[in-house]
Amino acid sequence: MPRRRLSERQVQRIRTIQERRRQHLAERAERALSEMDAESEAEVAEESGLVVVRHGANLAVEDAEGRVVHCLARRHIGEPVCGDRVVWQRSGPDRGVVTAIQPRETVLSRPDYSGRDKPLAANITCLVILVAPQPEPSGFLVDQYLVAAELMGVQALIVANKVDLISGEAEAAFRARFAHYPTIGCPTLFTSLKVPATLDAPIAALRAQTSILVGQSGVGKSSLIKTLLPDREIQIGRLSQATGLGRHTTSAATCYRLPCGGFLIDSPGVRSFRLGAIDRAKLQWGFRELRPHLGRCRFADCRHESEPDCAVRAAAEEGLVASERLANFRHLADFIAKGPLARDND
Ligand SMILES: Nc1nc2c(ncn2[C@@H]2O[C@H](COP(=O)(O)OP(=O)(O)OP(=O)(O)O)[C@@H](O)[C@H]2O)c(=O)[nH]1
Ligand SMILES: [Mg+2]
Ligand SMILES: [Zn+2]
Repeated sequence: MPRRRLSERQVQRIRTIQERRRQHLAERAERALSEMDAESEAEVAEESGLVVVRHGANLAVEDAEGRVVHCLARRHIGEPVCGDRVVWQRSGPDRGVVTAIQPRETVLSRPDYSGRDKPLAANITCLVILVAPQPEPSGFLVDQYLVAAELMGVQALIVANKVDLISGEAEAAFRARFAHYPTIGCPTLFTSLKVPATLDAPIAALRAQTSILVGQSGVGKSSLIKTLLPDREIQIGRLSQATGLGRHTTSAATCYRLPCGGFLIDSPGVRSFRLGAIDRAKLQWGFRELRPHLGRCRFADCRHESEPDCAVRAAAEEGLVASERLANFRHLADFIAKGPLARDND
C-alpha cells in the first residue's frame, strides 16, 4: 500500500496524542506510588517498555518486569527501533500495541536507498566500533562512525579484536594503525576472545552503558556478546518464545542485558556506513582534533587542500592531526560536495 503523506495538521494531532500518552504513563506512575490503587491499575492499561528488536512491523518489547511481549506499533507514531523506550497497551497474552515512542536521547541512523535518514538504534550512550586483522580494517569506516558518535554526543570506543591471529611485525603494524585514536578521545582496546584477560577492559567500559557494537561482518560482534553474556541463548530463547523474533539475531539490531548492568546491542555487519545528510561544517565538527585549527586558515572557506596558509594542513605537518584522518576528512567532504552519496549494496 503506498504510504499516505500526512498533512501538517495530522502530524500535529499525532504529536498531541503521543504527548497525551506519555503524560498518561507519567500520571499513572505517580498514582501508583501515591495510592497503589488496584482499581486505577485496571482502568489505565498503558505500560512502559523497551524495544529489544524490530523485524519490519514486528517488535519485541520488554516490559517493566523483564517479560517479552510481541507488539505492533500504532500507525503514524513513527518507527520504533531497538533501544526505544515506548508506551504500550496489552492486547492479549504476550501481545500488545505500542502507542507512543518516548523522546529519544540519542539516535544512530544512516540514510536508506532514497537518501532519507533511517534510525538503527535509539538511546545509546556508547558506540563500540569493532575491527579485526581479518576482514581488512577500514579507517574510512571507523572515521565515519567516529563522526556519527561526535554528532550524537556519545563516547566512542574501538575494540580491535582477534589479536590472537597475528604476531610479530603484523601485530605491530595492526596496533600502529590505531595508535592515533586514543589521542583524539577514542580509547582502543585490543582483545582476543581466546584470551579472557583481554576482555577486562571492555567489560569495565561497557558497565552501565547502552552500547551498540558496529563494524564489518565477521569482526566478532556476536561472538563478543556470546562471551560477555553467558545467558545470551536464554535471552534469545525468551525472545523467540514470546515473539518468534529471536531466530534471526544477526539480521537486525538486538538489545541484550549485561550482567554487570547496562545494555549491549548487537548489529548486523556492514560493508560501508554512510553518514546522513550533514553539511561541511558539521563534518568538520565531527573530526574533533580539527576544531582548535578551524577559523585559522587564511581563507574562511578553506578546504584544507592546497590553499596557502592552511592551519589544518600545518597542524597535520606538525603531527597534531593524523594524515589518515585528514585524508578521510577530505574524502568525506568530497562526498558531501557531490550531493547524496552513491547507492551501495550492503
Ligand atoms: N581467532 C579468533 N576468532 C574470533 C575471535 N572473535 C570472533 N572470532 C571468529 O570470527 C568469526 C565471525 O564472528 P561473528 O561474531 O559472527 O562476527 P560478527 O561481527 O557478528 O559478524 P556479522 O554478524 O556478520 O556482522 C567467528 O567464526 C568467530 O568464532 C577472536 O578473538 N579470535
Ligand atoms: Mg553478528
Ligand atoms: Zn585550511
